[in-house]
Amino acid sequence: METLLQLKPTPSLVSNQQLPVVNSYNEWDPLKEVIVGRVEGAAVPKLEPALETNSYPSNLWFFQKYGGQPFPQELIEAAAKELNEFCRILEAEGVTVRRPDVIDFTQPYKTPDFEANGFYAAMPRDILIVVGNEIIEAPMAWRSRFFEYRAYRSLMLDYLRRGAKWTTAPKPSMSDEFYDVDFATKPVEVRYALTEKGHFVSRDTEPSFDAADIVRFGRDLFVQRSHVTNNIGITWLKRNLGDKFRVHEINFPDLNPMHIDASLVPLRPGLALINPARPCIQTDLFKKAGWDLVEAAPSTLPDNWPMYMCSSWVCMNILSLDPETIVVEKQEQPMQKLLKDLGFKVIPVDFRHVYTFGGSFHCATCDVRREGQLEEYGF
Ligand code: DAV
Repeated sequence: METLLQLKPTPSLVSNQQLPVVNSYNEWDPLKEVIVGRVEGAAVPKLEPALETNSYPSNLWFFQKYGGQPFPQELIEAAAKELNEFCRILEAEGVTVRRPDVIDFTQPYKTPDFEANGFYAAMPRDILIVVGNEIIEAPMAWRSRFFEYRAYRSLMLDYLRRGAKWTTAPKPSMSDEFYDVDFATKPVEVRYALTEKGHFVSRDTEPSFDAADIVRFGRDLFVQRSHVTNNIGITWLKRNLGDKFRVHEINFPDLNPMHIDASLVPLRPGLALINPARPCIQTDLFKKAGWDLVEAAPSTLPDNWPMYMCSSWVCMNILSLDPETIVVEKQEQPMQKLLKDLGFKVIPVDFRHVYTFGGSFHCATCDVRREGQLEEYGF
């Protein structure tokens, strides 16, 4: 039986690096330990207000046809193979790789407020964020993601026992009142016009955010209001992190915003990738801080590639192993060239079948431990 006395009160140090087990302040310091998502057990979510808003109208048939069922087996197998190979490459680079538990996400559930079945544990970035020695479980905003944290609980318990600060943000009830339930049913042009005016499918009745709407630059973190991250969620985040950090809200001309990591991706101190299709509104903030913003190269993905949950701009959703080394999708040659020209060593890895599940290397990971400490980068 575990007793409280066995829980260590202060962060334990990992012997070889003298780092707390959970330690990460930015997106580029040398990577030591990472959680890589998995697609085994993935279910196609049933249509619900937030999902319907976030998916493109041309994809609705997929959710109507398969909602509540396992993801098609051939998609799972192809993506699982790529994820396993990605893990092997990370381990060969000296990174400790952890995986979530396998859960059958087709299991239906019912809360006092709604009924749904689950989604997956493919994208740890959406649900987990490490800020210093604290690992935060995000509240999420899709009903199909309400219980996603269960796949990560054994990992969270392990990190807690080894000294991490583990925080779970309050989850919204996801009742009908939490959503503008009519939003998704409006024509796309009307939705886009509303989004431009700062109106989103999640309302501000209770806090919500996805961890992937936040990007870390040491003491400064940038967050976007999106369909899944609301204003009161950003307030919770600011207050939880306290004075040691500064959380800035930034925006992009993104008509379907959900997750910041195909819009702004820092590569090393002073250099970040931006998405030319949705340039950050607050570019000045970065320029004044001495940062160069480089436009990402478009994806080479064929138009008919199945993409149910995200855009092909996930070509810029890279994972930095350190300030000089970046994992990039194997067939994204223009992105590879751009990064090589900027002086990076590029590790090409096949990942197009993972794209189909809604993200690339940054989305499919959560860096638990990087070298380095809290620093400021000009902001
Ligand atoms: O641009 O489609 C990608 C990030 C998904 N987690 C986009 C968002």
